[in-house]
Amino acid sequence: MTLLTNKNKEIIEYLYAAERDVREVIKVTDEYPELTVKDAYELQDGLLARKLVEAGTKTVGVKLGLTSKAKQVMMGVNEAIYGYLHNDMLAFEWEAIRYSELIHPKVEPEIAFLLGKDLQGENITEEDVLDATQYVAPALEVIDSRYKDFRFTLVDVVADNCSSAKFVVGSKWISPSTLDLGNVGMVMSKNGEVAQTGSSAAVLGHPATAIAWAVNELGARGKGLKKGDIILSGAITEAIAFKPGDSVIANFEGLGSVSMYCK
Ligand code: OOG
Repeated sequence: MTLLTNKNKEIIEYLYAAERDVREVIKVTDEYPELTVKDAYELQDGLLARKLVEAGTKTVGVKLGLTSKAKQVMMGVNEAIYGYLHNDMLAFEWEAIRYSELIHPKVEPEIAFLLGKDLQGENITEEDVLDATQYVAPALEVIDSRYKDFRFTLVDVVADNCSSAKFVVGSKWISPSTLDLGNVGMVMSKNGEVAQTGSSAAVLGHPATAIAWAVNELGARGKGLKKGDIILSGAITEAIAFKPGDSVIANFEGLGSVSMYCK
């Protein structure tokens, strides 16, 4: 365990309070431009620990972000990011997402992986990921950056647990060996109109490649994933904004659909 400096404690408190009080804040790098990506992951860990103590949350897995070239170009970066999923982020298809609990949410389509084995290492491959995966399912991730106007640098977004807020997983989980996960077509509609279309190939060529990258990054920091962990492998398309009254459904070829509504 690393000891937190006063500066880190202050930043963690700042981000924790923004999420708890459902308000946007000025990005951290405006005040601390010297922060590195490595510092940002330490802040993310600190934020997680703060939530464990304060809100009693548990981690249920990890999520990947900025895995598509389009999103990396948009952000001017060439690396993906990862953050933690907590039990209180899990939302259900039959339960509305409450707009009042979020700042300026957006939703994006992803493939969820459920691990049937522990997965840790620094040379993990796409094959290792598929071997450790018991099931895959369609998912919608709700992201809600705590930063003003959803604008941030790589350091800011990592410290903010990669904008994580909620996620919904479809009820049908299937074995990963029953389809080509490297090219799953997806159509996401909002209120019955097509909003985004894409393929899982957009996720670093194959979602399991993206996961292998994250596992190796975690491995370099002495961390790993456990049997039963859920992994959201990264957005297939750009995220879309939603408001109360909106419903969103994503249909994945061979995987089925997942939906959410907001009130
Ligand atoms: C960062 C997180 C994006 C993804 O899958 O690309 C993300 C953001 O755009 O707020 O989760």
